[in-house]
Amino acid sequence: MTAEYKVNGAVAVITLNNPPVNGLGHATRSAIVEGMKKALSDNAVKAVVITGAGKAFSGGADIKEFNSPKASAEPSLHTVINVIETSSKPVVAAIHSVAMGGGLELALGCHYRVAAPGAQIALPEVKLGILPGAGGTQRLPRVVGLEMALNMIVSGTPVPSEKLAKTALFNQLAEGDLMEAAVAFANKVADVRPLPKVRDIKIDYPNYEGFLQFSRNTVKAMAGPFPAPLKCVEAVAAAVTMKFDDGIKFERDLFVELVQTTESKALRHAFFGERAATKVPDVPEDTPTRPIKSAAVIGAGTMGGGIAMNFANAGIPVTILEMKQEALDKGLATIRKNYENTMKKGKLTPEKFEQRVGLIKGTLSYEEIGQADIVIEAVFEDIGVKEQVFKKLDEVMKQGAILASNTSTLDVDKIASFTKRPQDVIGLHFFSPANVMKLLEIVRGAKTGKDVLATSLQLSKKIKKTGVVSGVCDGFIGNRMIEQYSRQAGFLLEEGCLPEQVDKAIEKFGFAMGPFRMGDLAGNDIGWYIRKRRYIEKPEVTYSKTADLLCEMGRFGQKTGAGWYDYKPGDRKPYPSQVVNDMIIKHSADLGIERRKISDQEIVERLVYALVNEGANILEEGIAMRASDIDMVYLTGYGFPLFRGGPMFYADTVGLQNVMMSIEKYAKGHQGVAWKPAQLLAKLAAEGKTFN
Ligand code: T1G
Repeated sequence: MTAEYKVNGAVAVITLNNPPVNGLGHATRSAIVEGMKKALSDNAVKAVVITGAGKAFSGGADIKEFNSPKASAEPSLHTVINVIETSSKPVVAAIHSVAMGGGLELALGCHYRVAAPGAQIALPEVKLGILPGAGGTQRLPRVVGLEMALNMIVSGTPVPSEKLAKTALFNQLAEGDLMEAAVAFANKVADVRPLPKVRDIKIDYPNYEGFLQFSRNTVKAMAGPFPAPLKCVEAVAAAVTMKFDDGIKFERDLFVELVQTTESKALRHAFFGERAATKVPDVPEDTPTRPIKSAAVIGAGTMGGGIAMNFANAGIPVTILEMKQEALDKGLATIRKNYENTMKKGKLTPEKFEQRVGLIKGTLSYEEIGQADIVIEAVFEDIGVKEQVFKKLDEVMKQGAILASNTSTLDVDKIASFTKRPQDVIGLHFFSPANVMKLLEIVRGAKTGKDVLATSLQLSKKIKKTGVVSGVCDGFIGNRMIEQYSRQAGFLLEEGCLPEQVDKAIEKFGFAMGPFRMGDLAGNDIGWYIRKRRYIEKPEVTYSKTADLLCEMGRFGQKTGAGWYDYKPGDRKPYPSQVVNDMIIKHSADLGIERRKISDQEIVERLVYALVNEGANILEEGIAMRASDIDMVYLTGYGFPLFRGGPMFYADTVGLQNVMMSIEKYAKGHQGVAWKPAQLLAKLAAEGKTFN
């Protein structure tokens, strides 16, 4: 049953019961209508209370039903709300915990609303690329006012119920037992007529044209590639410019338009993708986890410092270990500076500043970290150094401590073999800056214990990261794919492009930063070091030499004041470099390649399909558990445009047959050997299927 019906004296209580968040799926909507029919036909019932069981009043429409017949099957949410609003008996919403989206719209259709303090009130549809589609844009402005409603709908940000206590949204804020208060309120209003309807409230906002025009301009500037925010403004505008029923129809039309857009499907894909990533088929959700009450980090460099901040931000005391006092002092000073900058921006209160800095300690002695529940090493990316560190950790760490490596490419199984407790070893690959980037690749070794993996997934949520599980391979998921992307970027330079053209093309596609600007930011020497290793380990894998020539010129990027681009002191803006462009053109000549004009479309296809093809290999090998995991890696760690849903989702929208045709074309071109189609991609394309 997805809603229970019980009569309490003269009050019928309908309790939504569709775990986990009382999503208003078809069955739930039907149960509400059934409950209302019972209440209206029972003469002993004078009033109705609607509430939600468990952790939400209602989290809104069931997003899982979208783009399926169930979503609009009668009784639609509109019908349910209409049954409530036209009821001959008063209906009171008893709101607690979460009232979002369609859940709030349901409450707005009620005649009265009683809320518990601390309930999260929101119309977050815009975050899914849509807008409130069951009257929210027409009713909310009538109870909280035009400005508050517009802000809530365009931002999708939840507002605690107590902040709305003085508005007409709530008739009462119940300090004690919510249901007691709601039933008492229902008895009190049982005979009050006429029944108050939100739809009948007039919006009083004299110069609404000016406000709406200002809103349009502001929202247009911030919406980027997403159509929903501006449509939200138009829908709310209808609340003041149209009759109620016309406004409802207008809102409905906009909703239907938006729910079909690729941008909305991409956002919904990311919403579910983030949640799916925490599910590991052979690690049940109730797997016991190890308590993480303290942490240690080995290395106070950029990564170590950033990693430590994540723990302090989550209220977990953390000790950073360095070999030399000077390095330790420098690392702690950098952390303090980071927090000071955040505080100066008003994003951290002085109290929080003191609390977080107070949670981070430094030490030069391994003995002092032995009792930590987890230790993460963030030392130099060299297997020899990792071996020394893990042998030492194996000696000093208490039994049951989790031993994690922040390695970005090295073999976690090999690292585990340096210890006598491989079951306690796991990869926790943070992305720089570690205290900012949401992605955390959780690298599961062959012997990693299931409880260690479950604990790491739980920890990723606690430190507000998007945890994605990866198997062990060179580069895991993200870096293994970016390797192919970078190879294509280099080949494009040999064939006719210059760095600026490649960066501009892929940034126009939506990437935060193109490959050459990224290289200059991260340091071109990092890739140089890895390629030198690869030339020995995998001589069959070819690369453009342009990146090596650049490093031989000492142009490592911003940190050396010059990279693919020139930089002016104190200015991070990249300027095309004549020296570098001459080097590239000369290199093409040395290779006997006649440079040609290359379209932006080819640039984008070769960079993005290189990701897709390698992603298909990763999926086929089981390194990633699902395509949406790969998408989450790229959306949260590599600046892939959110409105395109991630490389695998994007390939699905292009059509895998089209991706295959392009790959087959490029396989006939320069360095075509790099374009060996992944078997899974070829298979799915041939079968007309998709990754997701
Ligand atoms: N539909 C379907 N499943 C949902 C859901 C929803 N609305 N909300 C959450 N879930 C699932 C989620 O996938 C996860 O599933 C589980 O619930 C717990 O979620 C007409 C059309 C409510 C604040 O956008 O913001 O109404 O992984 O881990 O941290 O105008 O979920 O366990 O299988 O996030 O406690 C508008 C989206 C819909 C709210 C709870 N509503 N949800 O957070 O749990 S559109 C939203 C949230 C709409 C109307 C329109 C959060 C939460 P699984 P969780 P949480």
